[in-house]
Amino acid sequence: VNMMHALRAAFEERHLFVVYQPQIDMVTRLPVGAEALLRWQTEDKTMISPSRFIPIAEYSGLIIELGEWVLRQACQELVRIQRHGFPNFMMSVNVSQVQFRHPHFLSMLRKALEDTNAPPHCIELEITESMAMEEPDALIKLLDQITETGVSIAIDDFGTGFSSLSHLQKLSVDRLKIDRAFVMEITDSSRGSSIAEMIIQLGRNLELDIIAEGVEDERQAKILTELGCPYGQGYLFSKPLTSDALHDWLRTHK
Ligand code: G
Ligand code: G
Ligand code: MN
Ligand code: NA
Repeated sequence: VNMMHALRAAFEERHLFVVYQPQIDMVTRLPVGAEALLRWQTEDKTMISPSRFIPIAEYSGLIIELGEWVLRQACQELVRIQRHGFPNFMMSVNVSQVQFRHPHFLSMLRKALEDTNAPPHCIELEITESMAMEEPDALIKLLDQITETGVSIAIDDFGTGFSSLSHLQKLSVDRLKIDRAFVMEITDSSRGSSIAEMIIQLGRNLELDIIAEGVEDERQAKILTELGCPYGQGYLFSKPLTSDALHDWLRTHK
C-alpha cells in the first residue's frame, strides 16, 4: 500500500521517466530502433526496477494511465528521432496485460498515434508470451484490430512461456524477441542445438521477424548472426539511454 501511494506520487511528480535501448541490425551494426523502458528514480536517487513497480501499477490500476503516458512519450520520441535523420526508426513499447485487456485499449492506441503524429508502421507493441496464450478468440480479434492500425506486435521474452505452434500461427504477430536467458546459454559449448537456434528457425518457418535481447558480448553476437538472427539488443550495443543520451548515441552511430 505504501509503495502504491509512493508510485502514484512519483508519477504525478514526474519521478518516472522513459529510457530507450537501441536495437541494431546485427550485420551492419547500425541502429534500427529502440525499446522504451520505464524507470523510477526516488528522491534519494534510488532506482526502483519496473519488475517491482509494474505489478503494483497493475494491481492498483495506475498502469492504465501510466501505460498510456509511456506510449505517448515513446511516440513523441520516435517523431523526434525520425526528424533527426532516422526516417525508418522503429519504437517498441511494452504493454501490460492489464492495459491490453482494458476495453478502451484500442481507442487509446489510435488516439495516441493521432495526437503525436507517430507513424503506426514504426511502432511495435511488446506483449508477453503468456498474454499471447490467453482467450484465443478475443486475442485474435484484438491483434487483428491492432494490425489494422499499422502498429506491429512482438512477443517479448519468447521461449519462456508455452505457446503452441498452431496457436502462434493464428495470431497477427510480427516478431519474436528471444529471451535473454537463451542468449546467455548460446555460448555453452556443451549444447548442440540451442533454444535460440530453434526460435530463429521457428521465426523463419512462420515468417516472423526475430530480435535477440540481452546480447552482452561479441561471441554471442557472432553466433546469433551466424544463425541468421537479424536484430539484436543488449549491453554490447548500448544500455537503455535517456532521451538526450540516445540522441548523442545516434549521432555517433549513423
Ligand atoms: O528495464 P528492465 O530490465 O529493468 O525491465 C524489467 C521489466 O519491466 C521488463 O520485463 C520490461 O518489459 C518491464 N517494463 C519496462 N518498462 C515497461 C513499461 O513501460 N510497461 C510495461 N508494462 N513493462 C515495462
Ligand atoms: O522483459 P523485457 O525484455 O522488456 O526487459 C528488457 C530489460 O532487459 C530492460 O529492462 C533492460 O534494462 C534489460 N537488459 C537489456 N539489455 C540487457 C543485457 O544485455 N543484459 C542484461 N542483463 N539485461 C539487459
Ligand atoms: Mn520488452
Ligand atoms: Na524480454
